Amino acid sequence: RRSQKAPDMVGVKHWSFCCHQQAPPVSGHSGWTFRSKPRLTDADQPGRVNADDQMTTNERLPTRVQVAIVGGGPAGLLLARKLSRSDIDCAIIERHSRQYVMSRIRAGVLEQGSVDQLREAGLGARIDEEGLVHEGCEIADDEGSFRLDFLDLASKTVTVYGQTEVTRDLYSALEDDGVVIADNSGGVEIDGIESGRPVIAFQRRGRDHAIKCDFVAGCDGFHGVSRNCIPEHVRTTYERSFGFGWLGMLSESPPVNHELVYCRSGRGFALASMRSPCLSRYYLQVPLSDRVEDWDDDRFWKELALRIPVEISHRLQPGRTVEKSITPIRSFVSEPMSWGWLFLCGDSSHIVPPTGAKGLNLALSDVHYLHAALVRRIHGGDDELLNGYSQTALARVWKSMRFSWWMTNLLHLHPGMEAFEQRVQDAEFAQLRDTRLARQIAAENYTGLGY
Ligand code: FAS
Ligand code: PHB
Repeated sequence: RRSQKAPDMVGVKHWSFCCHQQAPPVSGHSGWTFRSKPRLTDADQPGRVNADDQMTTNERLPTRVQVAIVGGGPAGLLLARKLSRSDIDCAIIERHSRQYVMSRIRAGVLEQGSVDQLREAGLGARIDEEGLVHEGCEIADDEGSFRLDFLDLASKTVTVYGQTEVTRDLYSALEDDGVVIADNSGGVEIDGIESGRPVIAFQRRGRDHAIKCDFVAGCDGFHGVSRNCIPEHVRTTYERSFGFGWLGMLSESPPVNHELVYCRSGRGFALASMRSPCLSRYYLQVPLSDRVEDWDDDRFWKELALRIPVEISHRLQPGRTVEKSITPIRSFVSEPMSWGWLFLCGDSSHIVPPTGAKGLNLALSDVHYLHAALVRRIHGGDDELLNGYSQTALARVWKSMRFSWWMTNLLHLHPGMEAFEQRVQDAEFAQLRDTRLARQIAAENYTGLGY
């Protein structure tokens, strides 16, 4: 059954220039640069001097702030930016160097709410200039593909703008704000979150430091320390491992399609995404036992061509590999998201499968809720939003968790899946393809539920 091609698939734009050429003005794009991922060097080790370190000397470190933020990823950086613009004194304590944080290749798709937040934080210029607004995506299986039309089904769009660029913009904005980012800080310890007198202790450039604060934002990701500051008997964790990973590759090559293509192939899931008109991002479902070394470029491109629709695979243009890594696909939630004067944001509290492009967006919606609560408490004096932060944030976390779980279940080959589940998955896929209501629910979730 050959599904109807989206009308605009017929006239799809082909970006035929090479990456080193100045990109032609594709919807105002000014041209692109890309960075190969620097290796973690000695200088990146916590407490070591790093070229990027000049921005924050130890002498500038405060001994007291209103909000101490542990972790300088997108959650911590955006929270600092919003607090700074709300006249709330804050500082970030980050384990790695700025260079290392920005070298991480991660998310690529921003929900409308995330773009709105970044724009409100004064970071809309480069997103408007370099972000790629997408009004839909393709969803394919071995019988054909159909288009999920976000604009028609949900009256919303998403923007393709890499997490690397989001963090680059935020670091630059925080430099302008004069917000202290103590990067290369090791041995972070968070104390006093129940006494109301929190202190963050850490080492940096061979010296011990302590920052007293009124509130602590735990934005230190899944492997951070803040989540475990909540007493174990208080915490409930929910986990689901899907038993496979995503092998991701960033390639200096024009994207195979002008919109994302999610592929439910009998050989395993594949995703064709992008970062710019000359930078492609691809993913293949692989067994958890696979290592990056098992996949040379030639094998990757050949397998990708077998999993994406035959009508577009001929457009694949292999390019230089900028980055290649494997991420295990799992779901994780730790409740509550606050305890005493500690409030968790982002991956420190939850991990979603990247299938629904929710991880980064959830981190940013947590920041929206926590920022509003801190402003109300610090400038307005009442704790209502702070007391309700965990419950409010978790309500949206679980809706995104459900959608990411549903989309992951729908599009992947599951180890040990029996014939009955396979047929149910076929029927679920057919319902999405053939039923407007099912596509509306999918589009509503993919483009981002309201805050
Ligand atoms: P982050 O993990 O980004 O940032 C936490 C920061 O805290 C880091 O800079 C870390 O160095 C620092 N830190 C950790 N421990 C510390 C300590 N003890 N002291 C001080 N600092 C400490 N999401 C998507 O939507 N789409 C994707 O395709 C996608 N791909 C991903 C691929 C990979 C390999 C990974 C790991 C994640 C991916 N994600 C994706 C999810 C990702 O984008 C996260 O949701 C996002 O980075 C969350 O941001 P933060 O909560 O700020 O956490
Ligand atoms: C990406 O471009 O990295 C990306 C896009 C959509 C996803 C996951 C990752 O669902």
